[in-house]
Amino acid sequence: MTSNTDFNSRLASLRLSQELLIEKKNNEAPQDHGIYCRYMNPVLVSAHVPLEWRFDLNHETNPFLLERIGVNAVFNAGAIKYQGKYCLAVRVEGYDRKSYFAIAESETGIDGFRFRPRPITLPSIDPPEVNVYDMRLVAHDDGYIYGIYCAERKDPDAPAGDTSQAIAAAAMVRTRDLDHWERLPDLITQAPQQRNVVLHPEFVDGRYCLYTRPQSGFIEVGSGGGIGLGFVKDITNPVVVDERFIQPRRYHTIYELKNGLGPAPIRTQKGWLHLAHGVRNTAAGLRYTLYVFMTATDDISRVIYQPAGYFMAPEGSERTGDVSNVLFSSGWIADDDGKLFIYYASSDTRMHVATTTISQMIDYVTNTPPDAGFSSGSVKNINELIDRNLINRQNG
Ligand code: M1P
Repeated sequence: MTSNTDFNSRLASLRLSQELLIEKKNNEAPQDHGIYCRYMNPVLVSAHVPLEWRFDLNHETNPFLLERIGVNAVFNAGAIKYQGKYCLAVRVEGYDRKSYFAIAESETGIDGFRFRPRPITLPSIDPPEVNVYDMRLVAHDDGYIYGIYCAERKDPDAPAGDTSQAIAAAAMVRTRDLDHWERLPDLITQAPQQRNVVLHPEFVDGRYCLYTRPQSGFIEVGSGGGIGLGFVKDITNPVVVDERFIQPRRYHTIYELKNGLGPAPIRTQKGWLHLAHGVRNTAAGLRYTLYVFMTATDDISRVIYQPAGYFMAPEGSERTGDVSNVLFSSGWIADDDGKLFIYYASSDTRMHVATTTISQMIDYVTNTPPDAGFSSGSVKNINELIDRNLINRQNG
C-alpha cells in the first residue's frame, strides 16, 4: 500500500507527462519529393488516452495506482472538420484486443489532439459485434455525418476448435454532433465479407454510393480484394446493388494482394481525388502502402488518373509496431483554403499527419506517369523525363 502522498505525487507526475505530450508542438519533417510534408511526432499514441479511462484514480480502491484497463494502440482514424476543429474517430485497441472508437480533436490539425471525455458508445445490434474497427467519417449531402466501420463476429460455421474464423461486415452509424449516434442496419452485399467500405459524399442519380472491398474469407480475399462501387436507394435499408470493381488488384503492383479505399474521395476541379491502401506480399510479410488515384466527376466509376506505385510508404520508426510495415489511412481533411491534412496510422500502432495542398495533389495525380506494366516501360518513362530536362537545359 502506498501512502496518500506517494499516490498523489505519482498521479501528478502521470498528469504532467500526459499534458506535456498533448501540448508538445509538432514540426514539419522536410522531405525531398515536395509532394507532402510529414511531421516529426505522431499526432496520437496510446499515452494520449485519458488517465480516467485506464486508472482507478481513488487511493482507497487503487492504493498502488495500477493501470486497470490498458491501451495497446490508437490508429486507423476517420477524420472530419467539425465546428472548426479537426476531429478524428480513432480506433482505440485495448490490451484485450478489442477495439472501440473515440473522438480526439485539435485546433491545429497537427498537434494538441485531446480525447473527448468518453469513448463512443455504439448503439447495440443483434447479433452483437465482437470487434469494431476502421471507421470512415463522411459528411453526406443528406445532412448527416456517417460512420461506416468494420464489424467482426465469430463465424457460426467455423469448424469446432477453429478460434479465428470470423465474418467481417460493414456496419453503419450516423450522427449530427459526433456525440449521439444512430445505428443503421449492417450493409447487405453479394460478397460474404466486406472491409474498407466507404460512403461517397454526394448522391448520384438520387442514390447513395458506396465503395466496397468484397472478399471471400476473413483473411483470404479470394476473387475479391479490390475496390468495388455499389449503390443503395434507402440508407435505412442498405442493400447494395450493381456492385462492380472499379479498381481491381493487379499483378506486379503495390496492390497485388489487397486493394482498399482509404477515406471518402474529395471533389476537385479535375475529378474525385482518392487515397487508398495497396498490399503486397513479401518474404518479410505483408507490406501496406498508400496510393492515390482520381475518378471522373461525371462518372465516379471511371478512373482517369493513377500514378504508378505508392504515394506514401512506411519510413523510419513508422516501419515497426504491432503489425509492422503498414501504413493505413482512413481519414483526411481538406480545408477551404486548399490545405490537405492526411491522417495515417503506422504499423497498427499510432496516428500521424502529413500535409499538402489540393493543388499539389492534382499536380501529382495528373502528372506522375502511370504504371507502364514492364521494367522497360519504367525505363522509357525515365528516358522521356531526361529528354525533356535536356531540352529545358538547352532552352534555358
Ligand atoms: O493490419 C493491417 C490492416 O489489416 C486490415 O486491413 P485490410 O482488410 O485492408 O487488409 C485491417 O485489420 C486494418 O485495420 C489493419 O490496419
